[in-house]
Amino acid sequence: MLKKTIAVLAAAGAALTLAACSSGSSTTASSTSAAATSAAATSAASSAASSGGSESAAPASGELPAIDPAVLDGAVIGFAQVGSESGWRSANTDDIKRAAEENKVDLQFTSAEGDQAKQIASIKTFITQGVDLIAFSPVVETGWDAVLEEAKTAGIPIVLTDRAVDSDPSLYKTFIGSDFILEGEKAATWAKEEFAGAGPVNMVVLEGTTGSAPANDRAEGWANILGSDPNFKVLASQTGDFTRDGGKKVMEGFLAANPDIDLLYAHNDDMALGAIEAIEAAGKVPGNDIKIVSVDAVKAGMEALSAGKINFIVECSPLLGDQLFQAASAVLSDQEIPARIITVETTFDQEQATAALPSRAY
Ligand code: GYE
Repeated sequence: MLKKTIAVLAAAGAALTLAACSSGSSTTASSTSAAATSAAATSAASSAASSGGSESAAPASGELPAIDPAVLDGAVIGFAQVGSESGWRSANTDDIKRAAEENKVDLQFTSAEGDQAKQIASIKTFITQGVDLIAFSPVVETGWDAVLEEAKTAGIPIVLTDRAVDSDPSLYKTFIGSDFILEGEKAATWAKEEFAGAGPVNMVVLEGTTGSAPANDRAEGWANILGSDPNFKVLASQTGDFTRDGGKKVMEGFLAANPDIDLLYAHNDDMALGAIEAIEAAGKVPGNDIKIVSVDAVKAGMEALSAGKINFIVECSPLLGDQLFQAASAVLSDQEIPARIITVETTFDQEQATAALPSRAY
């Protein structure tokens, strides 16, 4: 028992180190072997996590000082959310609102409904209002320089959560969120093992929102592992905009055009869930006739995995509220914080999903 605990701790430690070592920037590719090792390590950590442990915050690499309650009490913080496209997003919004309330923050919350222009407009409004700090999860990666410069000139610090931008890092204090490249690598590492020795694999891809960091990086991570493998043939790849409806509609088109699909890589659970509806309507068995790998591990996705309709899920934690306000507390009291806080995440197969579901927080 002790031995097992030590092994699991060692595996979790290895995963943490790997996550901490990778830059997480969208321009840096992680190595194949690191991803494979990390996938194995995190899956060991997952069995440990699933046997207990409540999930109130995403575990992360990178140190953030404890919150100073006096700093956050009454602080005015603007948060410009992406929208409400997925189960992940709802859980993320709930967690940020919960943490704001717990810390007595005066949270100004806006939702851009997936529209960058709208998100920029609400950041500009926060600047005009003179809020103490602005946090946001950018809809897409590019096009932020002007508004970030504007905030800097106004002396309002920026914290990025969840998604990255391609602007100069001097324009924001930190970026808190997952390593999406590593997530794509973990998904592909599973597929590589699952289809080892099989004939050509006909695959389709449901991409996330075009131009968003998770869509860009989950594609890049997959390509790092399987991009040059001639056995994996991409029949079609199209955006489903991270929504269930989008996943369903695009998958209907894929099925109509391609009678022989072996594998679906969905950039999130919601699109996989929509695709399952389309696959069943076409008289095929999801998880069996067509294998499915997705990213997020929200409850509905985990239920589908537990039921055998999805085959593997790479976790992406939406519980970023505590870290966001830890960062805000530090920034507002002029403390230095790491430029990048990487969420440490696991993976789930069917058995692990079944074990984790009863204590899953979102
Ligand atoms: O995977 C997806 C959501 O940015 C990590 O956005 C987030 C992604 C998440 O809509 O479900």
